[in-house]
Amino acid sequence: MAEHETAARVGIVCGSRSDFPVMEKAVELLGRLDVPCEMHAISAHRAPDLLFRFVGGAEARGIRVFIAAAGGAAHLPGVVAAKTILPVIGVPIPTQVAGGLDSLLSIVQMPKGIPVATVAVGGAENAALLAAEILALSDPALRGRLQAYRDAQTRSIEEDETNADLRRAP
Ligand code: RP5
Repeated sequence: MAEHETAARVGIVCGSRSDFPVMEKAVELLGRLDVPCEMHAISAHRAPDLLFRFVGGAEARGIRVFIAAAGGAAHLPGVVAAKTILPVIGVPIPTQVAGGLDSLLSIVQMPKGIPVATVAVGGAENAALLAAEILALSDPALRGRLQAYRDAQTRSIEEDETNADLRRAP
């Protein structure tokens, strides 16, 4: 298989390896949707030059969407967004101090001109789905896989009678 066919299309970057347990849910979901991705730990504060090199070279390697996850003083998604015009999805990581509200506000309150699409605290799966939806705009096969995922999700709720057994409803 040619290299371009397996190159990562979603670049996941975390502020620390301690964020990996949350973000592995995004890796898993992207895998289920057959979307190649890569995940790195690159702190915006502790390794800014490495982060700039990663973001600067990503598009040429095939990345089309970034997911950036960080906790606390969570500047990573905004710094990634400052260095690219590819879409950036921010994931606030839950924290001990404020339950992730600190992370959420750090990521969502971006200045005009540099957007970050922010999902819920710990919202790794929605970040993955949003990244896939962006890619699906120009990938009909992925659009089909996303629709199948959505349909299966709906069916799993409708067919579980412990949720709502309408046969017994008045
Ligand atoms: C943030 O600080 C990271 O994104 C992580 O959520 C948090 C703690 O990092 P470590 O002290 O575990 O490296 O930059």
